[in-house]
Amino acid sequence: MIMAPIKRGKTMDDLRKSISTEEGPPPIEEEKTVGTAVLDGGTSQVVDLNLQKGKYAAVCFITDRKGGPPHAAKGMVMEVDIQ
Ligand SMILES: [Cu+2]
Repeated sequence: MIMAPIKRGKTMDDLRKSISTEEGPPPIEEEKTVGTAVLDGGTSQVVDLNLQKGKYAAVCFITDRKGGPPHAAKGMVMEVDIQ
């Protein structure tokens, strides 16, 4: 999973559109994006993420083992409001 600040004036709909069309710059602040490790099934992880206040997108760009689109294109995208 990555946690990416959503650019000012942009929305989750803008991000979903960007992911599905792969066109234009993504509406996230890429230089402030943090990510977690990729884990095997049945394992777990606890992480501390040092995030500034604001709206973030939690996004999974992993694909299934057999390939196909990244999970983000299948809807594995969520908005998180850091207070
Ligand atoms: Cu996923």
